[in-house]
Amino acid sequence: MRVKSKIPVFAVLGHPNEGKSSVVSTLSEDDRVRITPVPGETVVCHPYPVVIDGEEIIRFVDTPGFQAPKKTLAWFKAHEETTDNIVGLFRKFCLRNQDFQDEVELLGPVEMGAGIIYVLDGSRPLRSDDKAEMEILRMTGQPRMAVINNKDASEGYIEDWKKELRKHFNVVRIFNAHRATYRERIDLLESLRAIDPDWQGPLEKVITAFKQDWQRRNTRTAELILEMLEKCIRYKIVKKFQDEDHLESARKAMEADYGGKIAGLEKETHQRIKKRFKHNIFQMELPPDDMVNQSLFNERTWQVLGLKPGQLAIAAGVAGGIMGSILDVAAHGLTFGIFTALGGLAAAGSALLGGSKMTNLKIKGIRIGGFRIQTGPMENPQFMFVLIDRALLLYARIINWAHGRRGLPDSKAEIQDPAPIKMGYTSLWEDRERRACFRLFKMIRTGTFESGSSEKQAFLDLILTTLEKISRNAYQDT
Ligand SMILES: Nc1nc2c(ncn2[C@@H]2O[C@H](COP(=O)(O)OP(=O)(O)OP(=O)(O)O)[C@@H](O)[C@H]2O)c(=O)[nH]1
Ligand SMILES: [Mg+2]
Repeated sequence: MRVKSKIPVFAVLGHPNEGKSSVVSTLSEDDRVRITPVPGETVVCHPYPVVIDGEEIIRFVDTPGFQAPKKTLAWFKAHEETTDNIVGLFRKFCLRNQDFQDEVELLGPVEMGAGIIYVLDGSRPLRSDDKAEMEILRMTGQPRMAVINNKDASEGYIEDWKKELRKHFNVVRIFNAHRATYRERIDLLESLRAIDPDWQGPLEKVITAFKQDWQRRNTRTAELILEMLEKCIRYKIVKKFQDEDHLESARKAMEADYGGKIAGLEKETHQRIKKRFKHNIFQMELPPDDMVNQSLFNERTWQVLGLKPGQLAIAAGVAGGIMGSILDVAAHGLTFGIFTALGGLAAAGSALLGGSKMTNLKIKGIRIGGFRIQTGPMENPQFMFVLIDRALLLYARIINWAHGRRGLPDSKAEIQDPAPIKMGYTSLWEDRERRACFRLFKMIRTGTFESGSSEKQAFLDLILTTLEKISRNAYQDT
């Protein structure tokens, strides 16, 4: 019955509402797959290809759940002697039989030669319908694997399931559609290799392509983080004013604009990183107390991120005061100080008044005058580390956010925090690495940064190493 497809194709089969569509979504990293709590949501088969570099390399097919497994099994048993293609015969003769509507549909991909991934919720006890389903799948003769998707974390029935499953499936694995990480996806593909020698070669290719693709995503994420830093570090707003009447309100408005722009740049970068990892549901829900959910300029953000152990948030770096503006009296070009939360315009007020007398001066024959307020570029180094830490935290969240998961878990225990560290990831960098970052930030600010420089490469490598550690779960015990 085997029909060879150029690429491996797997039909994901099982009882209604066990998480088939969720497994398809997680395996194919496709968040368009429809998942609902209503049993019988999926009514027709739908293929979800995995495309890497414009080429389809593997395909998972979502299917409706079994509705009449015992009857179908009885039909199979009654006809198995007459054919060596029981699935083909069943689909041909039962095509218009209402009793077998779902079974005819769900066995379509199997008739076309698809391998089988049987999904079951191992947190409930085994029933006679399940045994009938397993027996039907065994009788198809197709290579098959069983995937235990424990919906709630209870494991009381696992051993019963495993014992029964081993009778019918070449490989049995635990794979949770909500919690599976990238690594567990690769592991699952690796075990699929074992279900049929003919698929070893093609699946080897798929695994290599997955790994290379992951590497590329990480490399691109590191570049996106650097691009964000470059834009944020260089960003400044400069405005000129003829008189001093509204300077204070102008300064406040400019700082608000500046903050808004930086927050916007950060958000844009976060969206682009999410897109790299195929998370198109951008309103991915995070717990409200999550550091990525906090506003960039929130006081708590600055007390936790961007710091070395033992280091306190720089006073000026704490919420509200980080955007120091510089006020110049254009006539003589003097800088009257950086206004921060500590002082603000009031502290420099006298200098300002003194300065105002010098407006409308003629210098070198050119009549210039008035005031100039400049907000940015940001000189506070903690600021860059906060931006980096938040991007790394976001990365930790998204790579551990299985595509099949569509909302917050019911309980905290259901999903382990992928970023259990108390401070930001950059706090774990060595002093030497942080110093190299300082140098890089300064080069960017002063315009001496070159795109082919060794500093740039060193920074990208540092980010890449951190991303790889996060995806290996290397920080779990930190
Ligand atoms: N908590 C939890 N819920 C899950 C898990 N897997 C699936 N679910 C939920 O179970 C419900 C059914 O999931 P689906 O993936 O739609 O199940 P299905 O087997 O495709 O269902 P039908 O298409 O109706 O046959 C949804 O509400 C899912 O969010 C899991 O691992 N943990
Ligand atoms: Mg479904």
